[in-house]
Amino acid sequence: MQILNWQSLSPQAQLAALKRSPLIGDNSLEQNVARIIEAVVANGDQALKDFNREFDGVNLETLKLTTTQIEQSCKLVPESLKQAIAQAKNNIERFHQAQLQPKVDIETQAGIRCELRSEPIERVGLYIPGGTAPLISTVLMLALPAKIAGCNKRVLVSPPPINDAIIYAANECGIEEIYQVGGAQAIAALAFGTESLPQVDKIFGPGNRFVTEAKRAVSQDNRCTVSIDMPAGPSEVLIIADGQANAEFVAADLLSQAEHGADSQVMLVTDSTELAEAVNTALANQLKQLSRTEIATTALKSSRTLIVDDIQMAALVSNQYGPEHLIIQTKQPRDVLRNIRAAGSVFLGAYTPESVGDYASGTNHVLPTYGYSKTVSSLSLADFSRRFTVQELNAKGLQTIADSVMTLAAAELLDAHKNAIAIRLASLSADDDTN
Ligand code: HSO
Ligand code: ZN
Repeated sequence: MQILNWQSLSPQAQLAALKRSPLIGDNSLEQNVARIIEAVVANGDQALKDFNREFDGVNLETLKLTTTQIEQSCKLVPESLKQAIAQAKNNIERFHQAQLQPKVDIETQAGIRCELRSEPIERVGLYIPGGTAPLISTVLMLALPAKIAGCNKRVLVSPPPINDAIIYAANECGIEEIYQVGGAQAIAALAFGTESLPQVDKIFGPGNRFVTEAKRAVSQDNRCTVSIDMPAGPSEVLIIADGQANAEFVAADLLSQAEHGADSQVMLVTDSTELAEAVNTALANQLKQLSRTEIATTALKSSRTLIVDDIQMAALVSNQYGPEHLIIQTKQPRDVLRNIRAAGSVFLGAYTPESVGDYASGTNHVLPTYGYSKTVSSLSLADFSRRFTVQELNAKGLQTIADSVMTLAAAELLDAHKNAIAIRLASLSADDDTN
């Protein structure tokens, strides 16, 4: 990886050093996706089957997997993988179950009761990408919180042919509806519904640039009211490491993220030039032993090591970058954590590689990328429900705030608002007079 000395860079060069590669989106992507969406809106299932043939080379009569098909797939999953899924599932369930919030129910003043409640989102669509790596773990990260939150209808879509372990994981997580359709067409089907696919209220899950563009487009389409989980860009990791960090560990973590895609970005920020060089040597050695060498090599080309004066400076650089994953391999990682302001998920110490969070520790791996960690939260139980407020005032409560509300209404020149209070005050004083 290219090694740069942070402090010797001009402010512009520093900005450039933290830049992500531009998202590959253009008018033709937008137009192609729009065309796919319109075809699904117009022709429903038929369009989905045509796209399955065109994009995935698969000819399907029915899109929904039958119970028999699901059972057959489940039988084909090796026992060791089933056990791994069970451990991951257990931890993810525990962590997300613990996120259930008690409802807020307080009196802001005597006689003025305010509540904050939450209700599960009724119908959710979970997108699992196909492609070179079958993301079994993503099924757990989406389906378990959806179930714990209490979402009634949980629909999973994935491009055909769907990997057996994905089907097994979905079944283990209580998903009853699995549809063999992927890409922008699957997103359109979830947003608008077709003869066989139900319309949903919110769509979750990662995907390629077609899927990402389709999610953006349907979430802004006023013919439906579908929401999406978060904006998505390529996966990324930033590692803060000091001179005592194990260079082999650091290199392994950088590569675990780099192997996701040629557009993945990995960054190392360190106060030790020796470590930076040792990591480069380790990268070269480990790369040779990987299966996705080409993908990782390309990703490393747009990745950088930044040398800073001290580790506190590393935290500032990381905050400026706002990484999806932040790994801190320093002597006292929690001291560094104290200064961290923006990251999707943080991994502390030598024995916490990103892989554990990707699969099985319990945290969610659907995280904000592309600098969005400054404003967007990592996926959690709250994303599968919506909050709403309830209030109730008694006569005394109303009298307590009547003057303030009427004064504010008058200042906003909104007479009817003021009157809604005044009319009640008058009725209350009439009651008083009669008593
Ligand atoms: N690192 C990915 C998640 C993942 N890794 C799934 C392996 N499987 C994005 O957070
Ligand atoms: Zn990963």
